[in-house]
Amino acid sequence: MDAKKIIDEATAVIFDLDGVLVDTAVFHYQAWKRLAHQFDFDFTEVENEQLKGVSRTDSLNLILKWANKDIPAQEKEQLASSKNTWYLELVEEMKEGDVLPGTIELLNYLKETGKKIALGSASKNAVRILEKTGIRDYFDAIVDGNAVSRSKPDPEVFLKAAAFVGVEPVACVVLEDAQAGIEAAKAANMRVVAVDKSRTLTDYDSRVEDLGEILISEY
Ligand code: B16
Ligand code: MG
Repeated sequence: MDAKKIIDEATAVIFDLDGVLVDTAVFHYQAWKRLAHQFDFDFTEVENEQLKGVSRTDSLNLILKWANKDIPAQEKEQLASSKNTWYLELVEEMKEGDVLPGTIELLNYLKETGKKIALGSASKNAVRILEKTGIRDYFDAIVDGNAVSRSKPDPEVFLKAAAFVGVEPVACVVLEDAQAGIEAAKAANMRVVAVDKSRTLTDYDSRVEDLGEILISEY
């Protein structure tokens, strides 16, 4: 089905952050790679793909599993904290307007057409990123990694976002770039538009290469 039609039919639009609005995946990759290097694990983009939409703690546990490393909980906290420090150094370089193609045009269109706009991200750094890139004020609700106890594919993050903007899940559409996020949206009984250039995702209602493709449609 056409992505613009799905959005026009919805009352609220819930955005994932990393990979949909901003290209921070590359920063996550660089920071995890630096960490993995410390214990001689060759972390590649193939593994990085599997961490998209996955929380920081769950990502670290996966990397330690792939590297066959068994370490105490306290040390894990230190590793996650180092990774986040390196990641934030990269985020600090971001400037206003550092968003993915079509982001501002779509956000303006949603405002003009009276949609509720929410964020549903696994990231605990979401607010900082929205502020750095200058798009925070578009959002009626922000639900991030600090506000949820269960990671995607659990629907908690999207259900909370819908509740905050006062819209029934069936009237919400989620824009996602990760399979875990698509599963979370479906479990929440929402429609989902996949933002997926590589054509690796499944089970969505519509797919676009980037947000810029959505408004071109005249369905
Ligand atoms: P942080 P999203 C996710 O963001 C990223 O895709 C994932 O790679 C990252 O591990 C997760 O946020 C947690 O991020 O370390 O900043 O709390 O795609 O759900 O917006
Ligand atoms: Mg994402």
